[in-house]
Amino acid sequence: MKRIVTIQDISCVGKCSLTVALPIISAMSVECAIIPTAVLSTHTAFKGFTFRDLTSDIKDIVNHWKKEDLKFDAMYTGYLGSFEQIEIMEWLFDELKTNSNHIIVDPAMADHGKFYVGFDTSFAKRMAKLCSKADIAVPNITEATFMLDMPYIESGYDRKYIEDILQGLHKLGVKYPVLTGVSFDESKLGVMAYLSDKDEYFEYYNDKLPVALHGTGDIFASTFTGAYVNGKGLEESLRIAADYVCESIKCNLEDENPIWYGANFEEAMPYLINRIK
Ligand code: PXL
Repeated sequence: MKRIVTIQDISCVGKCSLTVALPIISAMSVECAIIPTAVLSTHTAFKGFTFRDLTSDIKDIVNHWKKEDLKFDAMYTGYLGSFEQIEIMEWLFDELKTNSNHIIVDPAMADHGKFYVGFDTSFAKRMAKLCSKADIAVPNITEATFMLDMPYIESGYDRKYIEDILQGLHKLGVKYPVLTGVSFDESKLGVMAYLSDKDEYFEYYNDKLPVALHGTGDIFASTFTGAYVNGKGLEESLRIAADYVCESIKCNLEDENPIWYGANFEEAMPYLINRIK
């Protein structure tokens, strides 16, 4: 059985970060070790959320694992709450690196042209440095342009804009940069990646759904990680992740009492399990 470690917060309510990564990666038959970076009562799109920082536990956890000689097939970071946590992730990557494991960074900090509460341009610059250590980074267009100091264009951009962003991420040091939320046609939404070893672009689209939900980037990154360590290959793992996000959103649309703060990945889970069999 494969084993990964994911490092991100617990938003007790919010359907994001660890409450998404843990069930999804486990459902994909991959052991999912976690390092919680903070505990929040909800994700930060709610008003008045509580926040308990767990930064000071991270190194102790990793040092214990090293004594136990625990190895991981991938290290996957998501939402990180401070510069110090990013610095610790760089240390963690060095500590837990093996000859064959993968580093996957989801620089979760912004969407739709805006930073999430608490983040700014200097944080994006620091996150770019963390991405430079990644085999695969999965920002959305907002996050990527903020990290690269490029203009954010919401719609109507051309292929060159996306290719320039992917090349920018590759120049940072990301081996396989991936960009989510790509849309050249109003009716389609998907993902583009730069396959640096082949010097080719990969793209994959689904029909655009009429809602945008919080946490879908986390569903995408978690599913991608689970599929990739299952040996599905980069391209197929991206397709599986994009399709599962769509299935999760469709389940919200079909729900009689849909929630606003996250996608219904739970009811879509049978689809995912069948898909990776
Ligand atoms: O989905 C990303 C995410 C993760 N964790 C926290 C968040 C968000 C997005 O807002 O607030 C705490």
